[in-house]
Order: sequence, then structure tokens, then C-alpha cells
Amino acid sequence: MEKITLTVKGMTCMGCVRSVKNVLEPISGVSGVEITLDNGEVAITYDPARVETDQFRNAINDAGYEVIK
Ligand SMILES: [Cu+2]
Repeated sequence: MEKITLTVKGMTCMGCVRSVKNVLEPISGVSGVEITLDNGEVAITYDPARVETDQFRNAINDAGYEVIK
């Protein structure tokens, strides 16, 4: 398992946090998602053999939020 932390712009409430969680958790290879609303940090634990980190960025962008890092 590996862990990546992305910084996401546009999350303003717990509803946003839930939306981002909901698009990330179903991706196969993802085993954990932790989000800190205050600083927009999204920490994803994943299996690098099963998923590419670009998929996280795309999923977050598709949900209407911007990955800035
Ligand atoms: Cu919100």
C-alpha cells in the first residue's frame, strides 16, 4: 500500500468532503480516504499495482473540485 496526499480546492463543507470521498472510495485499489476540510488535504491509501494516481485527480476534477497539488 502507498499513500498520496493531494490538495484540493473548492471543498467548503462536510457535504463536499462526502462528495469527494464518494468518488474516490469506489475506485478499485483504493483502501482508504481521509480528508481534512480545513486545508483541503485528501490522503488516499492505495495499491499502486491496481490504480494510477491520475485516476484520483480525474475523479476529483469530474466531481467539480480542483486538485492543485
Ligand atoms: Cu460543500
